[in-house]
Amino acid sequence: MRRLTNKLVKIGIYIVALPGLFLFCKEKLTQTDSRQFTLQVTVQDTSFVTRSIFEDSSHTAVPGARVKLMSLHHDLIYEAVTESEGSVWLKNIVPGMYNCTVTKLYTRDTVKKYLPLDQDISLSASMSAIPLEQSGEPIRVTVEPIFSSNVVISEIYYNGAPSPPAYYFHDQFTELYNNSDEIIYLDQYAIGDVAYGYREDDPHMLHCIHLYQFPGQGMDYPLYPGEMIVVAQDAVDHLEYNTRSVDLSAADFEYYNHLSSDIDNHNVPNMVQLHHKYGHDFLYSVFNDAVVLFELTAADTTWTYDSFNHVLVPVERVVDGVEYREITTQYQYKRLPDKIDSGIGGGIPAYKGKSIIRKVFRQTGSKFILMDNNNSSVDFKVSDQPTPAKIDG
Ligand SMILES: [Ca+2]
Ligand SMILES: [Ca+2]
Ligand SMILES: [Ca+2]
Ligand SMILES: [Ca+2]
Repeated sequence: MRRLTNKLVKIGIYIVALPGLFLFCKEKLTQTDSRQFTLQVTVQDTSFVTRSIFEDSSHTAVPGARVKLMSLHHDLIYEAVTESEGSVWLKNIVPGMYNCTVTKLYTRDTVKKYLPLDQDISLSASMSAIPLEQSGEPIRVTVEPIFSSNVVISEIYYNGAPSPPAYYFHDQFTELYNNSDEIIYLDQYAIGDVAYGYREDDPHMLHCIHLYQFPGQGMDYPLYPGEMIVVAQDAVDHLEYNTRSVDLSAADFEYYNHLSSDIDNHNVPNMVQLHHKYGHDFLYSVFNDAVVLFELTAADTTWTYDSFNHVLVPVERVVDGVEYREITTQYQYKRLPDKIDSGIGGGIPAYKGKSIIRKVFRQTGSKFILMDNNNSSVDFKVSDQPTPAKIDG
């Protein structure tokens, strides 16, 4: 709502500066003003989660859900939280096309009281490009439960370092964090990036451009609760090549493409290449991409491919996923299903030397629990500096 106010203030200044256009601008503003309306959004959950927590088999209303409307064509964001009946009234809506996201988190402490589960549960829904006109019709949104991941992507530095030299992106890295209370073995885990264009047509498979698995025979790479690791594109001190980059010589793993003249730091284990569609290295796009962490099974030894040479990985293998774009309201270009990531992180122009980091949800003793609603718009924030192997609490 503050953005709306800013916009109106700017229009006001414009009117004062150009008196000849006063009537035209005023009319335009008044017309827009008069078409503003109040929209009722009602949030329901038909799964077992909300009715268990409310101990009422017919309870579907979700109070305390955050509803966010983002205009596709204007710098307008409306945000509010549902009341006890699961409804919220968003005021002064300007007619137009909107993306809508709804999120609600039941914390582990609440879940444990009512369900035989020991984890946070988040409810989520998102809708893209919905036309909103003054009609009086309320919107009803059905959220679905999303279970938080044990291992999460805690940071992605995809952005690239500022020049000079120009276009320095070899310093990208992914940081993974054990958000659970159990030891996780990374040996069966893999990281891929998902192509655009299959979200609706093939909801059961992710079409990956690259897919790299952790080395190890099953129990070689434990990740203890609260520990993290860094996977570098190249595990070298990039400050030698770009003074505004980052030292990744102490990274835990690095991508290594044996098909090119990729750098191999022999002190740092290489990720095992399962699929590599193109590029000198496993490069994340500096503009927009979807990075996904998978837990593969012992049976995943043969793969299928689509006609564009993407490897197909079943959605059930997904542990965590993060989608990012320079413009975070472009839901029409979403690559990942809502169950994996119903939002979009980022919002950074390329080559600014910034990264996206997962927010801290809470701290128990010295251990951080990171936020995981499977919604990068909510769970991630921009960090002005990359923080490899560090949680910015
Ligand atoms: Ca490399
Ligand atoms: Ca190496
Ligand atoms: Ca997640
Ligand atoms: Ca970090």
